[in-house]
Amino acid sequence: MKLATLLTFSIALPAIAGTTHWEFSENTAGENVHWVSPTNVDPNADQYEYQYEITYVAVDIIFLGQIIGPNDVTDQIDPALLFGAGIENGPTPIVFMDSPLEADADGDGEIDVAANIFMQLNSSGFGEFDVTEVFLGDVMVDMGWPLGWQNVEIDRIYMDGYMDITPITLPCPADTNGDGVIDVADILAVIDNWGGSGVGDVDGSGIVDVSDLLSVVGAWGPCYSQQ
Ligand SMILES: [Ca+2]
Ligand SMILES: [Ca+2]
Ligand SMILES: [Ca+2]
Repeated sequence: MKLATLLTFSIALPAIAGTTHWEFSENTAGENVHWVSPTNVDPNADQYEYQYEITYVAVDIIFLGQIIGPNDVTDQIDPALLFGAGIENGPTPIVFMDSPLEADADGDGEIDVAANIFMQLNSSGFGEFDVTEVFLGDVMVDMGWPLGWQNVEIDRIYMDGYMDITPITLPCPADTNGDGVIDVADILAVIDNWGGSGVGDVDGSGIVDVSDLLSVVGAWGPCYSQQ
């Protein structure tokens, strides 16, 4: 079963512009990979719901000068490294993944292929998938009679996957704690973060100041989807 089928999200009251789906299919024989999505999303949304998955990892091996592959090794990788989902506050950039991906392609307990994966929604709202520090080692493969088990080089790694990004515009920016009402708690949140950014920056100007305080007062009461 795919992890994706286990996870669902429900979000109270947001205006959702729709989900943008990007797919990538990259491979490398050791050089760095830099993939950028063909389209972008609004880089200034309040929040971003995201889901990414590396759905397929495979390797080519070389034996007696012949390239054999691609051989699917997706099952040899910790699924937690291949999938992620959640909601992050805007604006961009938002880094989803920056970690090594390792595979024990022949299942002998030693890592044979590795790379660092960096995935983000960049400051312009484009998805990025970067592969660096590529390590291609050796694996033991049963080549059949009369060759038997042979130590062969990994020549190339393939990675397919996708990113789903949903920009979310919150209907009540003055509701700083998202409890559905604009009240003294929101005033206190503005005062707590006075001169800062992020929480309490109701108008999204980048700084928490008197105009945010006035916005909270002006929106006093229950949160309606008025904006
Ligand atoms: Ca191994
Ligand atoms: Ca509130
Ligand atoms: Ca402000």
